[in-house]
Amino acid sequence: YKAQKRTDYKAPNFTAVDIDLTFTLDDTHTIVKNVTTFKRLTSDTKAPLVLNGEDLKLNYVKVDGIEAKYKDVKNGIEISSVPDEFTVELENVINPSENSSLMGLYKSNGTFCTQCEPEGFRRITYSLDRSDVLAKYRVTIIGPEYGCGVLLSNGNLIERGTRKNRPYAVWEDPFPKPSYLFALVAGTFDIVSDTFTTMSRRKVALELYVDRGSYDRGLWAMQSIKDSMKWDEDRWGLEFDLDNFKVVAVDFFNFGAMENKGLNVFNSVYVMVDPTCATDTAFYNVQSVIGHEYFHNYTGDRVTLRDWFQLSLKESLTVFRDQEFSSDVANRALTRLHAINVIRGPQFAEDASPMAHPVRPEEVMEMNNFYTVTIYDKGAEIIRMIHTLIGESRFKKALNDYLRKFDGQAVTIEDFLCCFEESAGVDLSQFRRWYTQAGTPHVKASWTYDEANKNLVLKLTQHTNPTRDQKEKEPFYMPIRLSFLDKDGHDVHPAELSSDGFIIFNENEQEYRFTLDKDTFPVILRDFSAPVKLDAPYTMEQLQHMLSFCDDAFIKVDCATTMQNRYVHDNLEIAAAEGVLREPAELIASYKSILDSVDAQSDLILINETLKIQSIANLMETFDKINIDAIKYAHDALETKVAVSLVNEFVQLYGKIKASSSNYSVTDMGRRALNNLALHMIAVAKCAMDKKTEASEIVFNHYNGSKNMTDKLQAMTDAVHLDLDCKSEILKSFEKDWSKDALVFDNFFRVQATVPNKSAIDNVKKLLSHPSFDGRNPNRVRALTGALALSNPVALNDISGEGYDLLCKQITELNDINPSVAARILTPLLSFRRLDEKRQGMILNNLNSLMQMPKLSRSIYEKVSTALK
Ligand code: HT7
Ligand code: ZN
Repeated sequence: YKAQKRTDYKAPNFTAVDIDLTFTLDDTHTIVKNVTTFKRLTSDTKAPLVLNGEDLKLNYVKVDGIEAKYKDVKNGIEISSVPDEFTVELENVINPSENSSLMGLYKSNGTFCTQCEPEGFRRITYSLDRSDVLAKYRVTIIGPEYGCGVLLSNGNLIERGTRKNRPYAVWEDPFPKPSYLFALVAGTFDIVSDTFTTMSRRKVALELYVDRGSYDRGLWAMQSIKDSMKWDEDRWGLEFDLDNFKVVAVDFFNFGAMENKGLNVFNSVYVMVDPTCATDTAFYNVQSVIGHEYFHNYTGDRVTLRDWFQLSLKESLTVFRDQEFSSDVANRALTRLHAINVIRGPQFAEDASPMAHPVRPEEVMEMNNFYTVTIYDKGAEIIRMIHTLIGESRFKKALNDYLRKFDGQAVTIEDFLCCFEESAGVDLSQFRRWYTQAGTPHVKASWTYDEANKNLVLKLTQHTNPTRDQKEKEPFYMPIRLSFLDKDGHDVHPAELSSDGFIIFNENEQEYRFTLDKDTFPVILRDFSAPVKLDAPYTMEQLQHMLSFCDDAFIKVDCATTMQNRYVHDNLEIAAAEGVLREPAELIASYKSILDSVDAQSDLILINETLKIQSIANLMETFDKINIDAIKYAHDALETKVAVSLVNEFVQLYGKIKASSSNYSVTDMGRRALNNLALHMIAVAKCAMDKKTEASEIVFNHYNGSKNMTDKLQAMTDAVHLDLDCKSEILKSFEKDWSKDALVFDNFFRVQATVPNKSAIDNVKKLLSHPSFDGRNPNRVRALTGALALSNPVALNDISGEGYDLLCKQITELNDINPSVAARILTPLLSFRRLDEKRQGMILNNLNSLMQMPKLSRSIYEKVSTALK
C-alpha cells in the first residue's frame, strides 16, 4: 500500500456532465446500467479516460454506442482514443448482500442503501470517483422481484409506477454533485411527513423514513429537521434549495450519518428516540446530528471539496455550525463543555499518538482513517478561533461571501482562508499554522505585580512537542480570552484589555501589562478560546475563588477539573504503592458550598458538569507517561472520598431535584442529570461505607421507579459497575424488555463492556456468543468490542494482557468483514509507547501479529505500520 501526498493533486483530465443510472435491484445480483457523458478538460488529446471501479463485474462498455476496448488497471479501467465529448454506456453487476464493508451499495437489515463518501461510489459503478468532478444525476430504480415500497434517490421524483410487475421510480437531482453525495435507498418504511415554509415562502416537503412500527420514534428527528432549517435561515440567512428533503434511518451504518444531497442517510441511533427507549443525551445528539447533516447542504454540498486532503473544510465548518445550533436551541454551556471534552480527551490523545496529523493532512494511505477528531473537532476549534478573532458580524459576512463565491465549486481550505481574509479584512498568514502543524501547543502562564507602575505583568510562553512528521514547530497565532477577578469576586476590566476580552498570543514568549490593583488576578483562556494545554500557577484558593465567582462556564468547570487533576498528580506515587491518600479537602469544600445552595432556580446543567468526577481516559491525557493502575487507584479514591464526605448532601439533592416529566426537555435533562449524579455518588459512598445492600436497594428502586431511559440506564450502570446485588435482576429485566430492540439492547452490551476492571474482559468474551451479537452490525460491535477498546482503558490495559489479545482477535475477524470499523477500534493500541514496558511488549506482540494477517486491509496496515515506525 502506498500513501498519497496532498501536493500531488492533479486536476482531472475529464469531467462527467450527466450521469444516467438504472439500478435493477436484487439482493445478490444488482445490475447497474450507467450512461455518462464526459468532456475532456486537458489539452492532451491522447490522454485516456480512466474510470475508478472496485469489486465490480463488468458486462460491457460502449463509447458513443459502439462496443469499446478497455484495459483493466489497478482498481479501474482505462479507455483510450476517446473524443473530446462522448458518451460511455456500460453495465456492471454488484452483490449488495455480500457487501459487509458497508461502503457502496449494501443491504442493511433488509434495506438497500448506499454509502459513497469518501470512495464508495466506485464500488457501485465505474466513474470518475473524485470530489472535484460534479455532474447532474438521473436515477432509475427498479425494485427487487419480491417487491419494495420505497425507492429513493437524490432530488425530485420524476416518475414512478410498475413495469413488468416490478415497482420503479425515476429521480433527477437539479444540482450537479460529486459522486460521494450520491445516494439510493430501497426498502419498506413508516414515513413521517411534514412541511417547512422557507423564508421566501416556498413549501418544502419533508419526509423521514423509519423502521416499520417505529413512527413515533421519528417525531423528534422531524422536529429537529424543521428547527435546523429555521435556524440556518435565522442565523446565517441560508434557505433550503430543493422542493423536498428526505432523511432515512438505517440500522447498519459505519458512521453517524451522511449528508447526501437532499437524501440524508442516518445511523438509526441518531434518529430513533422516545423517552422510554432513549436517554436525554440521545435526544440531544439526534438534534445535533440532524442539524449537522442538514447544515452540510451549504457547507459541503453546494460548496464541496477539491480533494480529500481538504476534508476539514466541510467538516470543521459544519461541526462549528452544529455546535452553534445546539448552543442556540439547547444549551450553550453544555454544548461548549462537551466540545472541550472531546478536544481534551480523544483529540489530545490523537495529537500525542503516532497517527497525529495536521487538520489538513499531507499524506494519506486510507481516507477512511482520516475521519478523525482532529479533522472534525480540532478543525471546529480553529473555525471558532476565526469567529473570535473577527466577531460574529464579520464572520457572517465572510461565510456568505464564501458560499456565494464558490457556489457549485469544489474548493480548498486555502480558498476558504483567502476568502475570509479578503471579506473580513484580516491577515491569517500565521494563523494558517493551525492547518499545517500537528500537535497540541502547551501554553504556560505566569504573572507578577509591578508595584511601581501598578501593573499586573502577564507572561505567556508556548511550546509544541515534535510529532512524527514535523520536528520543529513554529509558534501558533491564538486568541486568549481573559478577564480579571478582584478579591471580592468582582470582574475588573483594565484599560489595556480590548472590549472583545481577548489578547493575541503569537510568539514563543510574550508579556502583557494591565493596570490593576495588587490582589486582582487573571482568568486565562475563558471559554477555552484556543485548543491548548494551559498550565497556570493558580493557588487552590484562587481556583476556589474562580469557581465561586467567575461567570464563564468553562472556567468554573475547569477549576474543579484542575483541582481533581492536581489531586491525582500529587497522590500518584502513593497511589502507585496502593497507599492511603489524603482528603481532597479544597475540592470537597467547594462542592459542599455548591450543594448547599442548589435549588430549582440554579443552573443545574452547569452544576452537574462541575460536580462530575472526570473520566479515567481524560485524566490519562494529563500525563505524558501513563501509569494506568495508579491513575485508576487515585481516581477511585478521589471519587469515593468526595462521595463519602458529601453523602448527606447528595442524599438531600437526590430528594430535592427531580424531573417534572419523563419527556425530554433541556430543563428536565439538567434535573435528571443531577438527580442521577446524586444516585451514583450515594451508591459509591454506601459501597465504601460497607452499606452495599443499601446501595443496591436505592439503585434497584431507581431502576423500577422510572419509565425514563436516562434513569434506567444510570441505575443499570451503577448496578453492574459497582457489582450490586440487584445487578442480575436488572440485567434480566432489561434483557426481557429490550432484547428485540437492537438500538436499546446495545446498552446491555455497552454497560457490561465498560465495567472498570478486569471482569469486563470476561463479560465481553461471554457476550460475543450472546445470540444477539452480530459482528456485521457496526452498532453492536461498537457497543461491545468498541466499548472495551474506546471507553474502558482500565480493562483494555489490564496487566494480564487479555484485553489486548481479545481486542486483536476481534480486529482480525473484523478485518475481513468491515475494515473501517476494525481500524477505528484499534486506535488506543497505537499509543502503546506511553505505557509501561510490560504493556508495551504485549501490545507490540499483538501489533506485529496483526501485520502478519492474511489479506490485511489498507486501513489497518496504515495505522499499525505508522505505530510501529
Ligand atoms: N460526511 C460524513 C462522513 C461519513 C463517512 C465516512 C466514512 C465512512 C462512512 C461514512 N459515513 C458518513 C458524515 C458527516 O460528517 O457528516
Ligand atoms: Zn459532517
